[in-house]
Amino acid sequence: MNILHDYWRSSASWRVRITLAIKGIDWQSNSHDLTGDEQRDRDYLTLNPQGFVPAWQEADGWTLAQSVAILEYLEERFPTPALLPPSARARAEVRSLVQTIACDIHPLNNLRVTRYLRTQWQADDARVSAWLCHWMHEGFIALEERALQQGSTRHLHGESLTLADVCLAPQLYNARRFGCPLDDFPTLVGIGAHLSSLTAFAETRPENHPGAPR
Ligand SMILES: N[C@@H](CCC(=O)N[C@@H](CS)C(=O)NCC(=O)O)C(=O)O
Repeated sequence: MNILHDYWRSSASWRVRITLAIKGIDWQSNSHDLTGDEQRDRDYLTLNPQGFVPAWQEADGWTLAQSVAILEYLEERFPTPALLPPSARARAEVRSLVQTIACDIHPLNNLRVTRYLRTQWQADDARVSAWLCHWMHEGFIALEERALQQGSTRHLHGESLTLADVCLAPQLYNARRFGCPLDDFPTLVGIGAHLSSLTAFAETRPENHPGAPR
């Protein structure tokens, strides 16, 4: 059985759960409680020395870390339904959107970053929240502009579902989780509402994860 090492509220893990649902791939969760630092347990660090979730592990033990690498791998192994468009330019555009989220927005929200702010720089809740919202706002400005340029209303790129949407929905979830205002981003919010209506996004929501508090 394929195992996804994840945590219910991890947005990087949710990207993978959405993709698995879209492609109809069987998996089971091995949940690592980030609040208890289980991502730093010795056994897990041998699988993913970075101490992050998600990690994807197949039946023979082969393991892959980094959510976007996992998404790309799943796209190659299970090409239908496609989450990258047919033309090289369009694929590059989708990857550009994915990287805006996964490389430029999300890492600054990470637990280890906010912990560092608290412990090394004595940031209180208000400052941590300001930090999180600042970096999400910066990234969303660019994504909103890209979406507007394309006239997107249901998807971040073009007229079909892509890996850019798979990364957008969890990032919007994070923004709401941390109370960051989204008033300046009506297009992204509209796309997010459409994505929330899709089964693969709705069923894999953090609250629906078996490890979520009930
Ligand atoms: N670039 C990595 C980032 C993964 C990541 O940031 N995971 C978070 C949860 S969303 C995590 O494991 N944080 C643990 C920590 O910061 O100690 C990916 O996309 O897989």
